[in-house]
Order: sequence, then C-alpha cells, then structure tokens
Amino acid sequence: MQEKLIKLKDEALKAIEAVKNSVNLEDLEIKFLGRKNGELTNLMKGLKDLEGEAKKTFGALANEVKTAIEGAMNNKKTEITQSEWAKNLATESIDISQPSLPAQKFGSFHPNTIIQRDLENLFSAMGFMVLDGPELESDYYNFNAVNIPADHPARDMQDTFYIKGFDFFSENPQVMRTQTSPMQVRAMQKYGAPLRVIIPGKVFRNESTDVRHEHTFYQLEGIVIDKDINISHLKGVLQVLVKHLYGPETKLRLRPKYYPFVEPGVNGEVTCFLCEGKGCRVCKHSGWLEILGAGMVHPNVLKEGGVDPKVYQGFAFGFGLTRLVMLKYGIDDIRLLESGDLKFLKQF
Ligand code: FA5
Repeated sequence: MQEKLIKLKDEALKAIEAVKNSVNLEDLEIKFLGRKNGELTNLMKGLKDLEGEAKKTFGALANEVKTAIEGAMNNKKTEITQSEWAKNLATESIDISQPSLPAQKFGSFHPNTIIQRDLENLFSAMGFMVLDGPELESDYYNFNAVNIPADHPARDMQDTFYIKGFDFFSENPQVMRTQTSPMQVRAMQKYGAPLRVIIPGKVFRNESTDVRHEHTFYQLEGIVIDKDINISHLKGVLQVLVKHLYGPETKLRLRPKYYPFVEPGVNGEVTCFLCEGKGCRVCKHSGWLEILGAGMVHPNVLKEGGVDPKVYQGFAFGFGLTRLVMLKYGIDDIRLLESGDLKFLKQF
C-alpha cells in the first residue's frame, strides 16, 4: 500500500513538471486528486481495511503525498499564468503615440439666447407675456401701422432688404422687418387693452457694418397699455432691466429722440462697458452706448391697434438686444456674434 502511494507521488510530480498549459494541468488535478475517482482518493479508500500502527502510518503518508501533489500543482499554476501573461504582453502592444478618443463635447447657448432667456424670465416676473412675430413682415405693419406712411422721411432711417419679386404697388408688399415695433399693433389687435407684452426677435437693416452695427441683429420690444400710464412707469421698467443686467450702480440716460410711433420719444444709453465712460471707439468717444428707443405710444398707433386713446395710454420700448449682450460680456465688436466663430462661441 505504501509503495503504491510513493509510486503515485512520483508519477504525479513528473506529470505536473511536464505539463505546459492550464487546461492539461486541470486534467491532472482531476486525475490525481479528483474527489470521486482521483487516484489518490481511490488509494485512500483502502485506509478503512487497515488497523493500528499500519493505519496511522498509511494515513500520515497519504497526507504527505497529497500536500506534495497540491504544492506542485500550485507552483505550476503560478508558472503557467505568468508565462501566459508574458506571452500576451509580447504579442499585444500599446501605441502610446495614438491620439486619445475625443472627449464628449457639449454645446452651449449662444450669448444672445442666454440674455434673451434671462430677460424673458425678468419680464414674465413683472407680468409681461412673451410673444414672437414674423421676420418677413408686411410693409403695412413694419411702417404704416406704426405711423410711418409711404412718403414719410422716417422710412429713410431704416433701409430694409427687399424681397425677390417685391412690388410696392401690390396688395400686400412685404419686407424683412427692420424693427420689432410692428408687433405693437399686432399685439393690440389680438389681445386688446390692457396689455403687457415683450417681443424678442431678429431684425434686418441695409446698413454698413462696423463694431456697433450689424445688418442682422436682435431687438427686444416691449409695450404696456393701461389706464393712467405715464413716462415714469417707462423709466422704472427700463431701470429695472439695466440694473438687473449690469448691477445696481448702472447709470441710464434718457434723451429726447424722434420716433414716429411715440410721443414724446426718447433714446436710452448706459455707460460704455469698455472705457467706463471715458470715451473709446465702441462708444464713438462719447462714454455712452445707445441701447434702446422708447416713448409714450402715439395715439395713431393706439387707434391702429383698435385701442381708444381717450381711455388708454401706454409706453413702448425697443432694446437692441445684441447691444445688451455686448455690454454684458464686454464684446467689443458686434460682428463676432453672428460670425459663427467657434473659438468665440465656446467661451459662453
Ligand atoms: C427702433 O428700432 C425702434 N423700433 C425702437 C423703439 C421701440 C422706439 C419702441 C420707441 C418705441 P432704433 O433704430 O433706434 O429704434 O433701434 C433701437 C436699438 O436697436 C438701438 O438703440 C440699438 O441698440 C439697436 N440697433 C439699431 N441699429 C442697430 C444695428 N445696425 N446693429 C445693432 N444694433 C442696432
């Protein structure tokens, strides 16, 4: 019995020594140590037929053989695993010069959109509706309805882009809107009085561009119609806006300006962001930057909107939304905003 054990040990150790891969090693494990039919297990079944000292000696030897085979198995397992890793390392390679996968990119809102949304929230909190209007507008709403008849010289102040096939004498000639003011009349016609509404949107003018002027830019129109409305209400709302955007110290200057659709009319300026009022190329060395036109709604415009000027008054304002954006972010050339330059846009 004991010789059988020693023979089994020699055989197992030799076989383990010769094995080259983990699959064959597993087969050997089953062959020698397997619980059901392993050779060592089978030999140990004979233990029950022995007695006394012989049983003791056989038991001890069987344990010694088992430990030796298990130890050899474990050493071989480590050896095989290491050589398999080494083989993988030799065949696989990492190219450290390969560029990394592009990082996930997220878009961001255009600065116009950021400011527009911010102001929509501000005005909504003051009870204003937010409306949208057509960019291709009728000549009637863009000019006539806001008190600028066909032969009025004020039409020269806002030269527009003509539409292909434009016929001034047709029933409904159309233009790319030069201002958001046509929405004053559209809003009154649709909602009547009292009324509190803002209309942000794109406008178009045929003008030579420079650091402050674009041919395509954004305005934000506002109109309030109610009983007992006066110009101090207008000033209050404008001040809320400029202080909200630029801080409590911001100065707003209102000076008389002619607009056919308001009486009296004003233009509004704030301290230039670039030179802080000292004078520079952006503010044409005046220290002030014009950001809006405003005034008390002209009775002719109220009538055009179907509102009785004897009962209701109102004020209206038109901000250059793009100018507000320039001021907010210190952008010294308006043309950057519509340039589609990603380096510029990614900063927001
Ligand atoms: C108007 O467009 C009037 N509709 C504003 C208004 C509304 C007056 C309601 C009274 C009552 P004006 O042409 O001044 O006005 O333009 C208004 C603002 O738009 C200007 O103050 C300026 O901030 C901006 N703006 C005008 N032209 C340009 C331009 N070419 N590029 C960028 N911003 C401009």
